[in-house]
Amino acid sequence: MITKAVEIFKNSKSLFVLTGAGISAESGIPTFRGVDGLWKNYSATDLATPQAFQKNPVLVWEWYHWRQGIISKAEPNPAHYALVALEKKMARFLLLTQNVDNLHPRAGSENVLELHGNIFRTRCLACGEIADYQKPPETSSNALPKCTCGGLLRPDVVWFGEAIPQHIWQNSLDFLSRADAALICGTSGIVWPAAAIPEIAQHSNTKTIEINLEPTSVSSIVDVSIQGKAGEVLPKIVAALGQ
Ligand code: BV8
Ligand code: ZN
Repeated sequence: MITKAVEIFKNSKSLFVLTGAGISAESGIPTFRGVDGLWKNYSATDLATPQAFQKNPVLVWEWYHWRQGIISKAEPNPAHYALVALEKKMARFLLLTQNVDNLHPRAGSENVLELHGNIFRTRCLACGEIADYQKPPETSSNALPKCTCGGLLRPDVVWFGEAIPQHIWQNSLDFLSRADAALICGTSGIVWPAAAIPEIAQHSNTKTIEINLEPTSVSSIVDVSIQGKAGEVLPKIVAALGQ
């Protein structure tokens, strides 16, 4: 299967990549639906919603601070670095990530679009200001982050039930419609509209390759479905593509 993927990449000038939580799993970051995805017995879909934040902003901020703590200690893994190498080999490359962990830019990927935002950015509910933010170590776990204007800050991420950034979605679809190949890596394909990408790719005659630990709902429709760890499979593909 890897040889088939390598053949497709060799004959591609423009590559679209979609990543999910699975590409950061080998950096020690819990995935959303894996066994380690729970926090205090809450699931992500309980907490990553405007209603949850409205009802209990302290609890939701506690969850994000916990995740910021894990992510800031994490390092990009070989899968992230393989995508940096792949980007250099392609004439045109776009990496659309569902992850909010900032690991792709940290690894050195350049053309990255964050479909669901970034956990190290906040947005002020009062004045709308977007700013970089990481919980200062000395603040107590239930302190609510405030803007310089006094307004309450929220994580600058897209919650369930919230619209994704239209310009990012539109740019992604434009690129995908002209891409020779699309790599779908480390996503369960459950969350919409990202889950629609493989189907959209098929319609625009784009070759599709999936890398995942286990079969997903798109494994039967992609051109190449590779089961394995992204941190092992992607470096093998990049090595086979050579200099
Ligand atoms: C929208 C940011 C409309 C926050 C995230 C019913 C009710 C309500 C809503 C809906 C509904 N049905 C559908 C919806 C829409 C909803 C949705 O899809 N819900 C799902 C649960 C069914 N979608 C939305 O609400 C979206 N917005 O539709 O808006 C709208 C339009 C106009 C106006 C108003 C509204 C917004 C969705 C964005 C949600 N935000 N994150 C935060 O992170 O805190 S989503 C969250 O899930 C993360 O971003 C994550 O990346 C993403 C997707 O999950 P995956 O990445 O796939 O991760 P998962 O754990 O599921 O899978 C990991 C995979 O990796 C597995 O397959 C595993 O096998 C594999 N893996 C593990 N290890 C490895 C590996 N693979 C390779 N190597 C390894 N080592
Ligand atoms: Zn403000």
